[in-house]
Amino acid sequence: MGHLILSTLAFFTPQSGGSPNANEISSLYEVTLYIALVIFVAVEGGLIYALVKFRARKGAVPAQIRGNTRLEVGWTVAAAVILLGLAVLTFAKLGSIQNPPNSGPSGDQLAGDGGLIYASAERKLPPNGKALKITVLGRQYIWQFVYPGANEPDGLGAPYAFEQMVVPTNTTVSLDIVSEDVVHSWWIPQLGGKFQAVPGYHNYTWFKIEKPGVYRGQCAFLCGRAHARMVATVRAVPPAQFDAWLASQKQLIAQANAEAKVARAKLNSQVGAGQVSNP
Ligand SMILES: [Cu+2]
Repeated sequence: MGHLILSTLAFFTPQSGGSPNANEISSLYEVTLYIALVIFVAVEGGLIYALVKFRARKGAVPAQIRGNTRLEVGWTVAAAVILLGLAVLTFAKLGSIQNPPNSGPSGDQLAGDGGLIYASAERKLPPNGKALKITVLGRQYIWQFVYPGANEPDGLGAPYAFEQMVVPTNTTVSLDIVSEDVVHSWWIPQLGGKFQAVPGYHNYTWFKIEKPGVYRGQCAFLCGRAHARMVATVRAVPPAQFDAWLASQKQLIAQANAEAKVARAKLNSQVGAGQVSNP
């Protein structure tokens, strides 16, 4: 029975367990939910009790009550106290939801080195300023993730991935969320709140995953015909595995670019539309 109640409540509370900010959001939600549940049961219980106890009977004359000052002041003050308590709790927790912590000692040591981006009012970095910075690009209808590590001064050559973001565990990941076309919404429930990808604007959030695993999400803003297919996953792997993956991703992209260059040169060297062969 206890298990049933717990799993029912878990259904009504936000997903969490992936990142500290998601856990804080979930616990804040739970506190509010439990207080609301107690009030709900008390109010509905009182109502049902009164309905049954004072139901219409032959010859009964109801008591004529014209207000009760003490009772009315009582429930107004009690509601204000609950509201104030929830407000204080919310503001107390806001810091740990918005501000990322440092990476753990077993986190990725390459992450955040040589970063040129500074913390701002919008982009919050960990106290030591080090985080793995990933740009999240929303586009109809796929998410692209651009990693640091461009080898050209113009920023080209940075490794990237589509649909699945691979990240190292115990490492603070700072996301810069942008859009190439319409408004999208980045949301991996177990890793924190929703953030919109708005054209011409930057939104920032962060997460820090302890356990290796796959965390699923979905574009949370109707962005067009194939919006439902705009899925996203975050796969957390140990730092050494991440470094290897990033290096191989970079190499695969370089290889594909080299092949494309050859194919383009071949196309350009051919004359006459009829002679163009499919590279
Ligand atoms: Cu979308």
